[in-house]
Amino acid sequence: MPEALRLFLAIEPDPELRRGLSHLIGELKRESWAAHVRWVRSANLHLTLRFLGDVAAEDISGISGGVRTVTGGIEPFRIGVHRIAPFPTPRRPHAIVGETTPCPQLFALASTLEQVAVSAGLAPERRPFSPHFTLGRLIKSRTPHLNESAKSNLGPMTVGRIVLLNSEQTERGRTYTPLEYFPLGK
Ligand code: 3AM
Repeated sequence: MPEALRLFLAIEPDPELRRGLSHLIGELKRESWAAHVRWVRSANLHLTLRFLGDVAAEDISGISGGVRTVTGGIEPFRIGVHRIAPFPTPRRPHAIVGETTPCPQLFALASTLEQVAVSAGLAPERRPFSPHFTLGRLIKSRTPHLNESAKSNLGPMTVGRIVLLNSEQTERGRTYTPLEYFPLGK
């Protein structure tokens, strides 16, 4: 079987937003239910734009070429985090996330990347795009006290580039290694 990498396209938080999200995680860790959550390490914080799944090594350059072609024509834009919420639904949460403020440019970017992925031969994404930074994942599927959302006000940051990340399970836990950055705009 040819070598395949588990890839996804994402936005990395800028240093200030990363600090803000990490600080928030520190506060959430004090909650009574915090032990039921596997918290995301600061270095791993990201917003997934398009999960690509297992991609054969020889297919990566085709995908990254497609991404490069579109990102030059997309202007940088700003995003912030406005709400901490159970995800995907309060009744059946499997994660706690920082949701981004409504942002048409973000949805347009995700939609363009979806077209790139499908043009490269990947299966269409069936889940709706719900932009967020995952802060922690529930260890048990039904955790009480996690059903409320809380207002938050982090950022905004300027999204000036996106990144292709390689997701690997290592002895230190999951690591995300940048394979290529794609600047937005000319
Ligand atoms: O950015 P978050 O943590 O929300 O849940 C996975 C993670 O999302 C998601 O891709 C991100 C990087 O691993 N993911 C994993 N499998 C997926 C799939 N089959 C998926 N997203 C869509 N389809």
